[in-house]
Amino acid sequence: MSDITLYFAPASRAFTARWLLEELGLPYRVKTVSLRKGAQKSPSYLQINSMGKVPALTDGPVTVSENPAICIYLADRYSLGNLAPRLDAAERGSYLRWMIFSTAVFEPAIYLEDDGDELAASGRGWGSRSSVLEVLDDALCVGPWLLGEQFSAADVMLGSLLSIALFNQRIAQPAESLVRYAERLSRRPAYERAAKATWP
Ligand SMILES: N[C@@H](CCC(=O)N[C@@H](CS)C(=O)NCC(=O)O)C(=O)O
Repeated sequence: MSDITLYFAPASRAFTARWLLEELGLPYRVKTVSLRKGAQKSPSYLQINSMGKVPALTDGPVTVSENPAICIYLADRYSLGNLAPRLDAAERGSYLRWMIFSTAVFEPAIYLEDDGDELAASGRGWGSRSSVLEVLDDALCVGPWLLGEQFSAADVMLGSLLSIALFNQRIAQPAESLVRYAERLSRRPAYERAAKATWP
């Protein structure tokens, strides 16, 4: 039995967690945190996510924040063997890799300044923007999803950040594989429902 509350804000990265909840088809409550009013920094919300950011999620006694952690938690708990590969499945390694890649590698590579200096990039945990985009292009050339035929929560995680980056024109001349992947994702009914709720 689930007892899920999603701490959410419109036009925010809480889209990712909401999309996954829609894919799972689980009942969940939404508590809207007003970023405009600074509610994310209120003492009560800081008890839930000490970074004062959305999303966060509670499920009975469990409290979890950071989108990849929320996605791993939900998919393992409610969709193991489907949206999450089983613990001993060969695909589990790639799955976890893309989950962590999303915010530890993709986001900083896309949003931070990158002067194209490959030597400097070798000392950064996330490498260079061009290598990140090449790696993603290679991974998505096969498709249709990151793990091949099996759609997974890693597509929700990385795919949501890629969609937001493309929408905000953060990737100059994106490879066709990335654009087509984002189009495939956006046609999923669960994506559409979460997008409508996030950008009404
Ligand atoms: N690393 C976090 C990022 C979450 C995040 O940046 N949330 C933004 C909205 S998109 C936020 O809550 N900002 C409010 C603030 O920092 O005051 C995750 O992946 O969940």
